[in-house]
Amino acid sequence: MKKLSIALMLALLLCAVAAQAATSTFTGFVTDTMCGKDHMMTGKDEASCVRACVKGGAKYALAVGDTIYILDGSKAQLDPVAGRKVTVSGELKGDTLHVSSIAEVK
Ligand SMILES: [Cu+2]
Repeated sequence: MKKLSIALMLALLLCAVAAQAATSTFTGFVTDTMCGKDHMMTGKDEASCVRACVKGGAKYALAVGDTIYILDGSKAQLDPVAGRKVTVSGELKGDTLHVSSIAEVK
């Protein structure tokens, strides 16, 4: 009986760790992989720059301090918040954040 409860506790603990690793929340600015945290196009605001870079083949990205995560999400989710401060929930795999939800921080 004791052995069983230890095994059960271990299983629960592993589940909790796995659940935590699966979804995380990040707060940062929506940018693109071309510019990172500094937008290089002059005479354009951040949102236009991000959109132009994405059109040119870059990917949407999230700048959290000095760290850049590639955002894997639909254009419908990401386009409206280009250049904005957002909170993203999703699964981080390597340096790619798979977006499950995204909300603008006002
Ligand atoms: Cu850009």
